[in-house]
Amino acid sequence: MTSSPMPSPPDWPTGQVGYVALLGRPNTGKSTLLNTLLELRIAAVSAKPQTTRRQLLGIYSDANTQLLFLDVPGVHRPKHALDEAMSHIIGRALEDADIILCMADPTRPQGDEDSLVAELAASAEQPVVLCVNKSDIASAEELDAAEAFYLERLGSDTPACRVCSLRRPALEPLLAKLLPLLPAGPFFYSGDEVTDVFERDLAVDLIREVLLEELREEVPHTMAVEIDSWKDTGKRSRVEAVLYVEHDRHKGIVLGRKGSMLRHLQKRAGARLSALCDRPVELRFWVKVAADWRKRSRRVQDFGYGGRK
Ligand SMILES: Nc1nc2c(ncn2[C@@H]2O[C@H](COP(=O)(O)OP(=O)(O)OP(=O)(O)O)[C@@H](O)[C@H]2O)c(=O)[nH]1
Ligand SMILES: [Mg+2]
Repeated sequence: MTSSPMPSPPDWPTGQVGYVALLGRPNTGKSTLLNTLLELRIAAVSAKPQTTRRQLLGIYSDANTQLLFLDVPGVHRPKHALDEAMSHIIGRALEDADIILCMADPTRPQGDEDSLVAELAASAEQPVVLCVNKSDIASAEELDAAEAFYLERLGSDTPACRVCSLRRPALEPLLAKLLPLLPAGPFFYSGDEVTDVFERDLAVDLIREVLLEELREEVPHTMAVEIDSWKDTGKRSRVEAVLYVEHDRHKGIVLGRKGSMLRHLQKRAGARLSALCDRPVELRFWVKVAADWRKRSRRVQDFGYGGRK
């Protein structure tokens, strides 16, 4: 299990404290659940699979409870070095967790990735809670089918609930299932912390979120983002970031006609960073080619995938 990052100060509360790994295939709503629980937009969310590429800790605290959620990439079969790094991140979160929150998306038929997810959860030593998400849009038959698929593999006595991750009150039954499974102990973080990740790392993920929304097909999946400089001056921040593409032909798509797409991306991502940082953020992008970076483990590590704890 993951231990406290440092000894807790004596005035921090003692109660139920533990790590919860969010396990599920891509696009099930893991990051959405985290944002809704924290009532803060720290995790990138998109309608496209494989939005999350690295681990993000989300800290949910009330008077006597601290739930440390580990949002990780969706489980999928690896095709290149980036996928391998993402699988490694999932494996590490499963080792660190006190509870595994297995999430299912009932709106798509259960397939190979669901079998992988169920296998990982079933072979874990820690308690598992099943959460069938998207109850607002799934039919009763779809909800029943997803729950039956997972319970058959996890064991019929696995605690299970159906939720809509877009609505905070709808998550209370889920919290009620998690709380009794948490170990007792002192808080690992102060009650007002929401993550241990630096603003500039959250910014990278939110810029990727905009790329996934605005660019079509494979292009955003082939991209990486690096913050080149971050200057806080007075009440504003000036941020320069490099957008890496894998091929020269993608550069033109990202730039757009006379740079129009790049300006649009800067504007959208700048607004999102301003909301994250709670001050105006002026954003400037540069586009560079990092040929086939997803296949090169060194490059994948350099871009921070696999490195963040
Ligand atoms: N209607 C509905 N949509 C949801 C719900 N939860 C998530 N979504 C949507 O599902 C899509 C995927 O959500 P994410 O939170 O990015 O999913 P994820 O599991 O983190 O995906 P990866 O990071 O790719 O593994 C987004 O379009 C969300 O808005 C829900 O309860 N109801
Ligand atoms: Mg995600």
